[in-house]
Amino acid sequence: MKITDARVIVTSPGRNYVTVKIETTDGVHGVGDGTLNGRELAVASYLEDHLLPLIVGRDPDDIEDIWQMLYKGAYWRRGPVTMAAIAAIDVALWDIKGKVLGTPLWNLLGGRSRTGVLVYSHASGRRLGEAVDKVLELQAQGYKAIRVQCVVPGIEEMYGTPHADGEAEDATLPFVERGWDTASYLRFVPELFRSVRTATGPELQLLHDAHHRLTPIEAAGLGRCLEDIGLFWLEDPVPAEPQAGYRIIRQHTTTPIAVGEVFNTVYDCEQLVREQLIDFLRMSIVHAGGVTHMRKVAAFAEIYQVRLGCHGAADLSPVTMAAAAHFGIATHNVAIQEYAPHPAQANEVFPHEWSVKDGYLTPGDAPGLGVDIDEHLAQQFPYARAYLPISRRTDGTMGSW
Ligand code: EZ4
Ligand code: CO
Repeated sequence: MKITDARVIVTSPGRNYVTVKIETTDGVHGVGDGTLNGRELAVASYLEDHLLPLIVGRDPDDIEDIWQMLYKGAYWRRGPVTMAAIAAIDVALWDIKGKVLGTPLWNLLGGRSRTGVLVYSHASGRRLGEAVDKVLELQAQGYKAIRVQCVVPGIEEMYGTPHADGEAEDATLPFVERGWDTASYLRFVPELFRSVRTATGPELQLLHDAHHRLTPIEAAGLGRCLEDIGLFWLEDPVPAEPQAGYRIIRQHTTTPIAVGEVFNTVYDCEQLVREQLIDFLRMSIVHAGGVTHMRKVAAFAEIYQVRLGCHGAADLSPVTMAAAAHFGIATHNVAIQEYAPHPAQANEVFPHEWSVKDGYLTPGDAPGLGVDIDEHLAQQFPYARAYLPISRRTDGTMGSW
């Protein structure tokens, strides 16, 4: 079997997605996601101009060899653009292998470790009461784990919450700056979670994303304040470039810590995992080199009792959710999967077998990934440039988003 054609499809059915489609001499094709929110065309060019010409003519069976060739052959290793591009090809090759062998991806990864992957959904509000109501609504729909974000009084527009006009937070054009005030946030979050916990009772798993906004000692204090809530995790309390910074948080609180949605190779989490400074790793198949690299990340983390809770915002396409469903079913130390529903048009452009029911994600029984791209429909949604925002603190200095 040989790869006969490989192309990139950039489409915007409600938001931008970058997809690779690989065709073979057997007539079987595979799809992979390479979406990097706000930097989509960099990945598209990396694929079109540099990687896809290298794989045409190769045997798609040899996934590991192709992965090594793409990773080492660049000379310039790692980075989000490179690793998303490699992931798109890698996932498409796993899809092809499953289809050729007539078996779902989970079966190629060692079979089932569980019957369904626990997911967490997002509840958010502009007021505390609205956030609590949203949590109760999702709990009634069967979700067993819910991430809660709420606008902090005094900060008008902020990460993970609806805007004043009701629209969900997202990448936009033009590029925007949002306000940020750490002191108000730190005062408000414990109050928010006390109200949520009182309303939900003890069993619901609650999560929160600090989105890289705090310093280690601020995060340590917040984690300590939230201990009686029993959070499932506090996510991205501080930016993780200095991995040793997590030691400070760890020394002060038993609130579980999750990090890693922006990581792209195992080297980004090596110290965090080896020193057991975190509890959950958020790396995703699309941003960390595909199934091939994420299998190694998971095996490494398992040795240190670090579990996976992969990133799954709506900017990770339904193709990545399919891969995450198979990976989550097969991989023993996957604890939970983030799930944010995609725009309705995206579900039409990417017809898929995976589904979320009663708070669990299952991949379906189709061979390979069980997801495809409707190329004709995709053409009706041209790429639309959009940027994630950035935050600016009350004193005027630039903050992290
Ligand atoms: O901000 O996917 O936990 N989820 C997140 C996401 C990220 C976006 C960035 O594109 O932090 O909402
Ligand atoms: Co996050």
